[in-house]
Amino acid sequence: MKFKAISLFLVTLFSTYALPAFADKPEPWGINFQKAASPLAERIHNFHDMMLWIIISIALFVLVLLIWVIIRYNHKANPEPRQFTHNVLIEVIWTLAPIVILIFIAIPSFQLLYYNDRTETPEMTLKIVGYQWYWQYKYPDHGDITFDSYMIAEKDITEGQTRLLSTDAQVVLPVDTDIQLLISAADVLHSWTVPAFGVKMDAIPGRWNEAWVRINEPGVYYGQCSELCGKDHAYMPIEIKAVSKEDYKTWALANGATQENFEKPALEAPQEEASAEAVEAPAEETPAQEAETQGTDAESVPTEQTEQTQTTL
Ligand SMILES: [Cu+2]
Repeated sequence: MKFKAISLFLVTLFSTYALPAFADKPEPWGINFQKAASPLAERIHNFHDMMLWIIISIALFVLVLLIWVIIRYNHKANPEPRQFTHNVLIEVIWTLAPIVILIFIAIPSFQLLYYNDRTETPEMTLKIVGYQWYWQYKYPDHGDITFDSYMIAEKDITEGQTRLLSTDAQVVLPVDTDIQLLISAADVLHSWTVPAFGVKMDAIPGRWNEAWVRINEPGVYYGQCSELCGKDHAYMPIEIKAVSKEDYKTWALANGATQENFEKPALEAPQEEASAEAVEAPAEETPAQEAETQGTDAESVPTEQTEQTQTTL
């Protein structure tokens, strides 16, 4: 058992992604990340891998230096130490080297931060509001489909459902679509987190926070509230069912969207040949942008639970 644990650790350490992912959802004794299901999660994993090698290299370098000093310069091996206290060359090196390493890390880090920030070309919007203790979802572009999503209690779990993660209403989303996520809360702080998407965004009452996702493949993805929000914090999971665009349209039409919703894109993607100025000043502001410019946008954040729409899958 111990050997197994150690070998598993070493395998993870030295071939982080050479092996197939251990889990697409949390599993007992699972280690490592869930399989990346979005371009953002892929980039986060790549950045993590890069950082891991830098950290290992630094740790090994310091370890070697320590061992060298302990062996070569202990009292027995070196009874008469030299008395100098300064060395210009070595001081310049140990000042510059960390700076170079930090710059080397900062560049991809900032690239990732800005990539993570928002999508320039949202094709649809999903509004997410955290409540004690469930999530409410709204599809403003597609007939304002609105529903609450509660965890299925352990006693009601049926075959194929996952304890603590399955919900009574899955969030159906299309694959290969830039989805703008607008996240808020109506009572206390929550955090909408889906590891496979690389999305973890605080849900703050009185404010719309923005995130985005583009799901690579159909499947069911899970997440959980990641901000301590009260006694049932652990019991407000997120369950997303990613389907093809056609299946999504069928689902949306069956739940209140109209054909018209799908003919007119919610937001025009900026034209490639448009001038830089035009791209910089979009004609239309998303609610998140408005929230950003106004600081808070308390009025547009729902404070009451809205009507529950039936979802059939
Ligand atoms: Cu919560």
